[in-house]
Amino acid sequence: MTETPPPSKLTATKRGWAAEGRFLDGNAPVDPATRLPPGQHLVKNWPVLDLGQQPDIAPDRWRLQIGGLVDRPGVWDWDVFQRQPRSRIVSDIHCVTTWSRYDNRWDGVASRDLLAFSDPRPEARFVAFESYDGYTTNLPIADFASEHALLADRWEGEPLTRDHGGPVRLVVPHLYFWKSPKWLKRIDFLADDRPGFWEVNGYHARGDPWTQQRYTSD
Ligand SMILES: Nc1nc2c(c(=O)[nH]1)N[C@H]1C(S)=C(S)[C@@H](COP(=O)(O)O)O[C@H]1N2
Ligand SMILES: [Mo]
Repeated sequence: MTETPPPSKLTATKRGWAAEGRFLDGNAPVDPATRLPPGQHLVKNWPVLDLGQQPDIAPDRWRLQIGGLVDRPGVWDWDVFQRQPRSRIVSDIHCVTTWSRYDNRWDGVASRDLLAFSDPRPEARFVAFESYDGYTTNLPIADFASEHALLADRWEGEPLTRDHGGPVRLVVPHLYFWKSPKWLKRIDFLADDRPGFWEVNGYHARGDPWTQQRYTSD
């Protein structure tokens, strides 16, 4: 495992994001009147949605590849993942199929800590994700850098179950849930956007629930 990058480079990177008005995120203090995005309804259960293949990846066989425009590309196994700084985040889920679920308690590794470790180069503006079921999706790097985004391995204190993307999924709570890949396998930092599975099948490039960025035409 490599060391934490020197603070100077990280600080410069973060300053760059701030200068571009990054770190947008929709999870500012919760106002009950606006907490539920337009066109959504609340559910108490947690629906399972995916392409129908639910890969069975035991933690000791799980690997996360990190590549593209980063100073520290590499492969994290379960031990490396568990040695990263841990974060706990409570957030709401908003699925483009109109269900929302409040107050999900996630544990895992904050995207910001992965960014600090991997040290993306200034020209990295997008992130592309690949999962063990073949699913792909993409984000602007500022959305990945949201302070509420994390690579989750636990939900409500228990290991994330296989049907919900265990051992590790991404959670980006301020965007529709298709932007939160389950069974995460690979993260690539890119200069140019690379639309994923739903993005090439008519879903919006960004997917902000509060402005109902559901489909490409929205
Ligand atoms: N690997 C993978 N991740 C995925 C999907 C998928 O098919 N495969 N579906 C996405 C969609 S459309 C949704 S709504 C959420 C559903 O997550 P859940 O089954 O835990 O509710 O996962 C997202 N992440
Ligand atoms: Mo979805």
